[in-house]
Amino acid sequence: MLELLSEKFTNAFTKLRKARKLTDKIINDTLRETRLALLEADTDYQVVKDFLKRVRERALGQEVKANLTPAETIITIVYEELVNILGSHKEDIQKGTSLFVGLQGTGKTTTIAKLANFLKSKGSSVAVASTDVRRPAAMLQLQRLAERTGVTYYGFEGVNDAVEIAKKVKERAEKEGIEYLLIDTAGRLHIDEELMEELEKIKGVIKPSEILYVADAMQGQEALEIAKSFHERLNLTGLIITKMDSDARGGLALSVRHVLGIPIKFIGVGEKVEDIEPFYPDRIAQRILGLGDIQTLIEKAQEAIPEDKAQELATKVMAGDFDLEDLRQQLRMIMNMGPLDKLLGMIPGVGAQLKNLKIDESRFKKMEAIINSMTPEERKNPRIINMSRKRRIAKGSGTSVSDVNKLLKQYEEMKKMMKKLKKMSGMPRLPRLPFGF
Ligand SMILES: Nc1nc2c(ncn2[C@@H]2O[C@H](COP(=O)(O)OP(=O)(O)OP(=O)(O)O)[C@@H](O)[C@H]2O)c(=O)[nH]1
Ligand SMILES: [Mg+2]
Repeated sequence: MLELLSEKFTNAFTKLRKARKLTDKIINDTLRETRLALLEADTDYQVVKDFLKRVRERALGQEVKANLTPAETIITIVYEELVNILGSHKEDIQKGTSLFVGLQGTGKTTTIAKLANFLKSKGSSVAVASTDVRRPAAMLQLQRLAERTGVTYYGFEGVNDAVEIAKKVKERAEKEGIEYLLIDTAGRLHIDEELMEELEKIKGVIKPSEILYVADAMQGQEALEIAKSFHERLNLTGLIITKMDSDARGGLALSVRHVLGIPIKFIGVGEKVEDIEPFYPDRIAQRILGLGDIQTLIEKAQEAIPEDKAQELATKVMAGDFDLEDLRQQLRMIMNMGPLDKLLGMIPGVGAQLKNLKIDESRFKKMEAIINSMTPEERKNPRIINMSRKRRIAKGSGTSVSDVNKLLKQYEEMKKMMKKLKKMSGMPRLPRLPFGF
């Protein structure tokens, strides 16, 4: 997700990272690169302009704090302004009825199923319903998805009027004390008057607490224009951006808040029902800047591994005594957590390089096999692994000495990276930094 943007930002900061002093020239060069990165990502022109203006004002007047490098100073400002543009904080879905609107194929139905599953897993009562009367298959799609996740589906066979259905499901949800009622609507290829009128009528009848526009990240600026039209007619309360797992350029996510003044509430990150995440502006900004998204990673890990193990590992990382036994445990957890490319994108520094990296899960298995062939002593203290031990380990794991060397080198690099991150989390004014938990 957002790899391209992240890569562009990383490049934009290359020169800056080498700078010893924060001169106007360095600031201007960096801002020019940043501008290109944002525009190439298909970010709204006005948003880019305003963003750069604020960063420039703050950067030019900025004294470099004693404990910060010029790069850290600028990146902190860029980070804070990015968070700002993205909406500054997470916004929840209001209880009550949510109406999902958007053009055809943007992911409304899938998103409703995902969100219902998400809310249900947090302990809320949820029901879903569809008003897509023109396409029986669309209703069936939602019903199937709901059944698969054990979410209540309200069907009204024989009722052929969208407004009538909306009214009936709302009454039923109220009677049954449902906390979240999610209502699907028909998508159209283009905005047309008939669709808008129908949506307005539904809105009038059910008085939803949320009207959520579902936008496809791949549509870029076009989605922004369409969202604008929907907003003018319906007064949207929020956005959900789907297909953020694609190679979409990210401009939509960066522009919406500023242009429409409404928050992004969730993002879709895959086709499966679990593939939805609340939209955290700070975490997204971290991903964009290549700082990774350790919070989300940790939450995923917590779902896959017991709390005490995660805690134990975190403590070790903080204390700087992360050994090969810990690495082995991490590898196992990671393999339990789901598709690796998604997870790796959340690790600091990895995101931007991901595009050129073909994720080969068998490599992780190989790494685990190598660690498995070590003695507990070797895992604890890798420095004792000499040539003859390496040969033994290679033989035991069916790999080569060069594979063992590679693993040891990776381990050393991870350790170094962790040390760096620890140092960075001492940085003032840069909240929620990786490993700052
Ligand atoms: N990769 C990916 N695919 C998604 C995501 N969300 C939805 N899709 C896919 O997009 C396609 C369209 O999704 P639907 O939920 O049927 O879209 P819709 O808006 O309900 O479409 P209509 O009812 O025809 O208007 C499906 O193939 C989904 O699997 C996402 O976050 N990531
Ligand atoms: Mg649909």
